[in-house]
Amino acid sequence: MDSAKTNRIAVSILICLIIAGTVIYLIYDQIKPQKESKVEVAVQNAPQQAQGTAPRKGAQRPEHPAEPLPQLNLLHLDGTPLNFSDYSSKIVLVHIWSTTAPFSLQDFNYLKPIHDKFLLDPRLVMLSVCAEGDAATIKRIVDGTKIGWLQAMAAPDAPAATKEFLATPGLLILGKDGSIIERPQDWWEAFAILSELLPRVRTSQPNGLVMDFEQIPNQPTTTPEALPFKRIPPPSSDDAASHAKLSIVDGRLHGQSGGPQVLIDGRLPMTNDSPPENFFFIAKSVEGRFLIDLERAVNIKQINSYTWHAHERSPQVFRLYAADGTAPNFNSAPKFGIDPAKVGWTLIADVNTNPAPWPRGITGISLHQKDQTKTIGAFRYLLFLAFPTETHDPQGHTFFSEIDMIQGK
Ligand SMILES: [Ca+2]
Repeated sequence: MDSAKTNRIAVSILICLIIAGTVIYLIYDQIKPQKESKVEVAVQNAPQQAQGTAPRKGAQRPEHPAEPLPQLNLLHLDGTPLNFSDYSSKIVLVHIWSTTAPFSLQDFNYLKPIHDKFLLDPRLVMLSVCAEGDAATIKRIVDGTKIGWLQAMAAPDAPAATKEFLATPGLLILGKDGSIIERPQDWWEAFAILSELLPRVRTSQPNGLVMDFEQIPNQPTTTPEALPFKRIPPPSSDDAASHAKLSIVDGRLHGQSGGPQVLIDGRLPMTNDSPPENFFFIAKSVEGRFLIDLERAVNIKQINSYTWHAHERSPQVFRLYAADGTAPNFNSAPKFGIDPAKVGWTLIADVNTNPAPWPRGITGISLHQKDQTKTIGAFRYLLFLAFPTETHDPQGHTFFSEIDMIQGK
């Protein structure tokens, strides 16, 4: 073999090795655990946690002394006196508003998701107080915008201290002793503070359902049905939800979220930080509601939900209602502020997988009856109320990767 030919062969082998190395690197780069990226999809000026570290435990707020609540002369809308002592031992979110301050009226809409989030939490009372004492006007506004929490107004003969207290619309948080412990600047800050003051309490699932949780290490997801889950089933591409109709009932999707179809395509994302292959709501929002319509009543045996994210979008935080649609007052798309249980829906589960193991891997939950020969029930509609997994930055909505409805017999 002449030396020119040998050189050509050597160069060819070298080029092949370089190409093979590049391909292997690119494949590895796609599937490796991306510990260094916090996802976090482009919301400018959003505070970011330190990269690659476990999450912080709550917001850092300046310490300040509690202020005493002045003696107030307030009335319920039926004219009976409102006594703050009735709410001692509770945290009270007070919203002061006025018919002459439009932004304080706007707050009603921003507070609805906070009310929804804490709807089942007896530790919180929400109270809106109108600076004016016109019960008929207040009732008209409250009924018109479907406000579900406590309302009060100034008594007609209220002393100057009450009028002074109500002169500045805004938000206050009262501690269990009735003193003013926080003056949140806006609804998001109020939500973050309340989330810290009222940490999650583990409760059993409604209707005796069992929730299994499992996390497996980061790995290729090209064949989701072969993922090595042991406590829960792997994702399915052929379940009762695979051809369901999906819609957003209220809230806004994040600009980088995939469409709702990613929830039922039978696939998981290709990496642990792949926004378009997940479904998630916009930053700095307290709630998002979405609907799965199976288009027929299905006797559901298991409801399984999967997420894959390196950081704070891994835990699953949502409340789930189901309906067959036959209730006379059934509302198939209840917006923020409407309690689904009052418009034909049944509470199925209150899911919060925090604290999730660290480091994060591919996670899933399975909801089912303890006796797995029994089914959860026959339902056509499933309504998900999604809430942030954390509040120390605004980027906390769960990356929902796949939701399966497994039919029973
Ligand atoms: Ca999917």
